[in-house]
Amino acid sequence: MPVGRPVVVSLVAADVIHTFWAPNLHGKKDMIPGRRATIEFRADRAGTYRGQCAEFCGYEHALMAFLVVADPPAEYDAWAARQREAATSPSDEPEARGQQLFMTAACARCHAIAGTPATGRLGPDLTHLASRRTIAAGTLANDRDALARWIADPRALKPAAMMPPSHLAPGDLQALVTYLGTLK
Ligand code: HEC
Ligand SMILES: [Cu+2]
Repeated sequence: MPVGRPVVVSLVAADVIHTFWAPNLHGKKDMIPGRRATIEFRADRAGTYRGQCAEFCGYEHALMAFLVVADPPAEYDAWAARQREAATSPSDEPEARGQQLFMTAACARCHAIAGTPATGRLGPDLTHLASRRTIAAGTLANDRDALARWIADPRALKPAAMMPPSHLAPGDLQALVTYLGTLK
């Protein structure tokens, strides 16, 4: 978000009641399935603010965090413009192989990558995955090692995750991680 400008966040819950809360920025806002809620707030100082679901919502409640990054408006505008662009195309053989694996393994059924045939909606949009600091709702750092562990067996890290384990040969897993790393 841009520093000094109010932002409005639109909130929906797919399954159970969650509560959106970044304690240093705003009060708690309940998210009730079937109802769209909005919350307006402003950051007066640049920085990274941690948020956390504040309503017990199931097994993964403690693993449901997010970061709000407040940047000076010009930096924010540049970031927002990049986020609206489609994904970059693979530029070498390993990246192309990773992309092909993504499209042919189950990944593309649950995840979208803008500018590719992947349009799944059950999981997070991955068009700009590599620009995020964390994955799996603040649970893991966004680096090669964590991505590989997550893709191989998400439920070893988050037992109730809705993403199934994948059975990929080690070389294929590495190609996939290489491709995901290009999604800046
Ligand atoms: C059945 C649907 C499903 C399939 C198939 C699936 N995923 Fe996921 N994926 C999810 C869901 C749901 C999440 C969010 C999990 C969470 O945070 O608890 C997720 C999270 C992720 C994340 C972390 C994204 C973030 O921003 O937190 C990555 C990376 C990812 N999946 C990659 C893959 C890859 C690569 C494949 C194929 C090998 C794949 N997924 C297959 C549903 C799926
Ligand atoms: Cu929750």
